[in-house]
Amino acid sequence: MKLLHVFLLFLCFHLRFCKVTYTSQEDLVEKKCLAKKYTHLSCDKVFCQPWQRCIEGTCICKLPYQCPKNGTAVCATNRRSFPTYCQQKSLECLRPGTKFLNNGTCTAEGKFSVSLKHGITDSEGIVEVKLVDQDKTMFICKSSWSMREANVACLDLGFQQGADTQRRFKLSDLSINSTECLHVHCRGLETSLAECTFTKRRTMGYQDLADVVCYTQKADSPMNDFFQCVNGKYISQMKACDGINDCGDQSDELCCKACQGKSFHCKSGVCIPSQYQCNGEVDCITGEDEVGCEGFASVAQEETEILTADMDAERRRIKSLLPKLSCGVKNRMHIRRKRIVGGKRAQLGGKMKQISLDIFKGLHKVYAILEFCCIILK
Ligand SMILES: [Ca+2]
Ligand SMILES: [Ca+2]
Repeated sequence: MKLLHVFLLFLCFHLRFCKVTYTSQEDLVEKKCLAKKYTHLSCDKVFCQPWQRCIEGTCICKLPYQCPKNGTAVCATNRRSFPTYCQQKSLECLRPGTKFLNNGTCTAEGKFSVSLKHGITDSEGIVEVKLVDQDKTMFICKSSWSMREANVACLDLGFQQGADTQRRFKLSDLSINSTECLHVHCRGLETSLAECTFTKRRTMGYQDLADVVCYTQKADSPMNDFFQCVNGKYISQMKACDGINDCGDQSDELCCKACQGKSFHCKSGVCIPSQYQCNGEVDCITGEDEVGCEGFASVAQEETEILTADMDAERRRIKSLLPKLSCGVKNRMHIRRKRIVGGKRAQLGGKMKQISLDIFKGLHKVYAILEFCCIILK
């Protein structure tokens, strides 16, 4: 009997322990907040893009003329030239389809493409790109590849939910003799890989190449311990509140009581990557990621050869040109309203007649006073 008690006690302890380790992961996420379905377009949580504006908690597209006028010309995939990046993005936001192609003027032969090679299906493979100014296609170095870039590449290829966080691409026996590859850096919310910055770094010898498996509905097999993104994608619960936008719509980083891994917790309940802390741009809507940054050393940049324009720097520049504060002002739509201050609500019917009579009597009294004054003055 005693042995049974000991066994039951051990079982209870084990179950409790298991529950604690399980809920500690879930405890990072605030359930009530999740019901509000916040995404990267929820301006109660995050800043809108410079080509959007915040109206009643949602980022909506600006009209191109509402963009700052300063900037350099950009070319879109339909070969149409725009005076600024902001104008191109605002039109893309209003009418999705045409995307950013290159910074500068449009050329007849300019073409950007991204494709997946050596995969069994169209949704997986090694990532190959053809840059606008380059003649040949090139692979991307694995060392520069993260979930941010993977989501953008998949979105560019038409997979709306971005990259799969669970499945890995397995290259068969095929060996690729490539001693050269491109480094790429995205912010994660671009709609085309062409908007990301490509650099060629001094490399020695063979490098592993970047691969991706894009998320498809077929891959939709929820795990035991999953987090469902607002866009419908399933990711591991372990990937919520780690500062990395695994969902693609940022919904795994917007309802966090605390953050894990290399991330910074904003008071608004948002987890941002730790490299966004003290980077000179306010990322938390409450601003604390740029507070107390004295003596915060910036990471030295490696020697690089930049092959495409830094459109993220251009985005930051446009953001800096926008009005900083608009407290208490909902939007720029001016609606004229006439108001009557004070008085009593008028009654219908016979009361109106009485009011008119009262006004007449009042005027009559004023006239009598004026006449009396005139007699005295004479
Ligand atoms: Ca995440
Ligand atoms: Ca920052």
